Amino acid sequence: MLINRATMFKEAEVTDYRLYLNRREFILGASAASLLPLTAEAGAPAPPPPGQRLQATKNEKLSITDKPNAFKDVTSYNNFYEFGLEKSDPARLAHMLRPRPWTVQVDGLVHKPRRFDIEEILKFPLEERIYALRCVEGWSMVIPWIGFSLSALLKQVEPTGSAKYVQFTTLKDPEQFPAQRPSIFSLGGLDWPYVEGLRLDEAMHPLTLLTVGMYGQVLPNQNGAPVRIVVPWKYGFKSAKSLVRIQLTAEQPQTSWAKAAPHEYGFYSNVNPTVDHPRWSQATERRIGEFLRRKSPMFNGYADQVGQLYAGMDLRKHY
Ligand SMILES: Nc1nc2c(c(=O)[nH]1)N[C@H]1C(S)=C(S)[C@@H](COP(=O)(O)O)O[C@H]1N2
Ligand SMILES: [Mo]
Repeated sequence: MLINRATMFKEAEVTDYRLYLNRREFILGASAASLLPLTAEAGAPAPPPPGQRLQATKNEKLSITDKPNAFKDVTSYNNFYEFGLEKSDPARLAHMLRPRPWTVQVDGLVHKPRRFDIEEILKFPLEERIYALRCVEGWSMVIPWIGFSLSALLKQVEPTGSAKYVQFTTLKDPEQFPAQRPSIFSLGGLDWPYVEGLRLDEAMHPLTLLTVGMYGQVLPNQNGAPVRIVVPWKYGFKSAKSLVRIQLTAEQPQTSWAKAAPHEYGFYSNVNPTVDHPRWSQATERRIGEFLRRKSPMFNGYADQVGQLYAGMDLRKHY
C-alpha cells in the first residue's frame, strides 16, 4: 500500500517520528515494564490480555472453509496507519486506544438518526463468520470474525429514498492514535480521520459485516476495536477500523486512499485479479503462514454472491 515512500516523506521526518514514538513509549511504558514477567524478552511487546468473550452463532453458510490463521499472526501483522506505517506498530501501540466508552453516530439521509452505544451494538444477535481478508498489498489472512450484517443496523435508522451511499469514519484523536499527531500530518499521504465508503446496495449486502470481535472475543485494539466494518469481497483497506460514524449520503463519499492516490486506489476496490495495481500484479496473493503464492479469485471468492452488484460496469474503469 502506501504512496511511493520516497516522494511522500523525507527520511528525516520518519526518523523524527520513530524517535518521538520511542520516547513516548519509554515514558508511558516505564512503570509497566517493572511488572513484566522475567521471561519477556526486552523490547518484545507483552502478549495482549485475553479479551472479553463474546457469544456468537457460527454462520456456516456465510463462512469459508479455509483454516483460520493463528491469532498471533492476525494480531501482530496489521495495517492501521493511525498507529504508524510498520506492520508491527499497531500491536506495539494499540494499548493507547481506549475502546470504552464508545459510541457510533449513524446519521445523514435517514429518518431516525441515532447514536449507538457500543454496549447496544453488542446486543445485536452476533454471528461468527470465517472470511479471508485480502490486502491490496498481495497477502491474505483467514479470520473468524464476530458481528452481524450491517443491514440490520441500517434498517433501524431507516435510510431515506435519497440515500445512495454510506460513509464510514474512524476515530480522530491524536492522543490515542499517535500517527495522527500534527507534526507528522502527511504521514503516508493520508489525512485524518480515515474515511471509507460503500454504495448503499453494497452496504446492505448480507456479507457486509459490522464487526465487534474475532476468535471468540472482542476485537483487539490493533484490529479495529471496538467496532469496524469488514467487506470480504473488497481489498482490506475498505474495511475501516474503530468507527465513530456511519453516514448515509446522496453523493459518492470521499475515501482516504482514493484521495491520497487516486490512480492507485478507487472507490470500488473489489478484489480483481484481472486488474493490476499500477505498481504490482493482483493475480496472486500470499496467505500469511504459507510459502507459495495462491491465485486470487475474483471478488475474493464471492463472485456468485456479489457479481450482480456490478452487472454492466467496466471494472477496469471502476477499480
Ligand atoms: N482506520 C483504519 N482502518 C483500516 C486501516 C487503517 O490504516 N486505518 N487499514 C486497512 C487495511 S490496508 C487493511 S489490510 C485492514 C487490516 O485489518 P486487520 O489488521 O484486522 O487484519 O484494515 C483496514 N482498515
Ligand atoms: Mo490492506
